[in-house]
Amino acid sequence: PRMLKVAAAQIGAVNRDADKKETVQRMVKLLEEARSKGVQLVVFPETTFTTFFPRFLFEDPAELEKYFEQGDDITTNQDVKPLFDLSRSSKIDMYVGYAERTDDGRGFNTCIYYSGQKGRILSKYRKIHLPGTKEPFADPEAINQLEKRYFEPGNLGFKAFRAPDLIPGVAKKGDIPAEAKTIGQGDPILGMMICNDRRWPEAWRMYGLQGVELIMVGYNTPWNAKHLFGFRKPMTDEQAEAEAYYHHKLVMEANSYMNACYSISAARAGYDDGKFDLISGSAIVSPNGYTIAQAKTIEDELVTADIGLDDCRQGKETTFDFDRHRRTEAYSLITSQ
Ligand code: CDT
Repeated sequence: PRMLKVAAAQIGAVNRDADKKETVQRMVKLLEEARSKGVQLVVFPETTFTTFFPRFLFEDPAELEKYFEQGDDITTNQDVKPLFDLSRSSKIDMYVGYAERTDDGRGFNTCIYYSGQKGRILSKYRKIHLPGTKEPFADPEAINQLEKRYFEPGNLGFKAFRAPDLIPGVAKKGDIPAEAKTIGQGDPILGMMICNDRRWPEAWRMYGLQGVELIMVGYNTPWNAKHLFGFRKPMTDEQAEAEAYYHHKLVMEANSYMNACYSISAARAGYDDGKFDLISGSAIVSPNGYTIAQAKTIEDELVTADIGLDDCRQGKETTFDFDRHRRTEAYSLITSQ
């Protein structure tokens, strides 16, 4: 049944002045825990190596640059290398999110799928749905979300890929499926998103149409950013927090169900600098839309589950058999506007 032991590696507070090497050591510790538990695939959050810096306006470009990882391939960068070394020696595959400064100087909110089995990057995704604003809010008390200022929208599309050797003994299909008409066979078909992408059904369906069996998402989600959420209605802090958790769970469960795939979501959680709130709620969701494992804390925490990828077949061959039931002639508005 193509069984796989997977984990979301939630990371708690990371302060503005945190030492990157120490943050990487926290990730290493979770990867070691994963190894001791026999986990084969670990998902880390969005921009994991630093605090979620788009909440700040940087006047000094040199200061901003400290939060970016330099280069097209970051796996040998000195501060972060220990994580990739451990992934290789443990043969554990990883999803890792980080702020990317490309060789030609462009900025993206990026994640990579690093194969511990193969010792190389198998796939890269750059965040397409960048939330927030380009300009800071006038209100000095407001918490900014300057992703549109610091990053370009992702330019790599939503590209599903296969993970060879992740599950021993399955028929080999190569790294990249052109299209996936081979449901329930071969190397797992994976997809990656970053944070705000998970709220967009179009992103999920792009992967669903490629036969995706497991979607990985890292996120930084504040629950009290009133300027971002538009002051929709008067709310207590307690209500605002509950709603942010609710929407996270809602989109992970609903979209996993509607695309008949597993999902793993990993939070950068807790109170950065003791005050900037981020929800936890890292979770693993089944293709039938049920949360099967969930974080219990807002700290560093490994959330694990044993999943059977063939469980995706039920949805993919019945209610969500796209070839039989989709009505594309009625959907043109979705891409024309
Ligand atoms: N990092 C990120 O994308 N965060 C957004 C914040 C909310 S913007 C309304 C998110 O979708 O969780």
